[in-house]
Amino acid sequence: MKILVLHGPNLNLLGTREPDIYGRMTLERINADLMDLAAELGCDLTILQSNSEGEIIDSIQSAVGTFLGILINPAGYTHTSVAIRDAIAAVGLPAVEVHLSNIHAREEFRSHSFISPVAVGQICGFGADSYLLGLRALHGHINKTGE
Ligand code: CA2
Repeated sequence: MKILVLHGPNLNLLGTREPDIYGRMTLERINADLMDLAAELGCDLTILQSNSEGEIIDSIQSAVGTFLGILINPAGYTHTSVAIRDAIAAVGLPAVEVHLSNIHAREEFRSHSFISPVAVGQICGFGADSYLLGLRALHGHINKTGE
């Protein structure tokens, strides 16, 4: 089972700034933990971080035929990107949306996600564990639906 993991803009800065909101863990460490969990679950991850909306859309489009699901933290694009939402809807692959912070407990503009209506579900507020919970949820969903 191949799963595509997408990290959106500025997540490459994790561990260097705003540790009170996003924690002290680096993206490298989150990716290593995801790889460990993937090995345990028996799935194969390809991980990409991009600051570019177009690159994220291109990778969602290219996922068809190779990946069975997408784990995505769209970061700031969560609240702005109709185009990423359209790409997820267009490819029809199950996607799980994750956030480190609880986007519903922050500024009001963060509580709206363009992505969640086309996602299987959203997990937020658990720091780096949001990704691990998200991977378990996506893996379970794919197994259940046989997609
Ligand atoms: O909580 C999350 O995971 C977010 O997706 C993170 C985004 C934010 O725009 C969303 O509302 C919620 C921000 C990612 C930027 O990450 C940084 C990490 C370290 C320092 C500065 C930004």
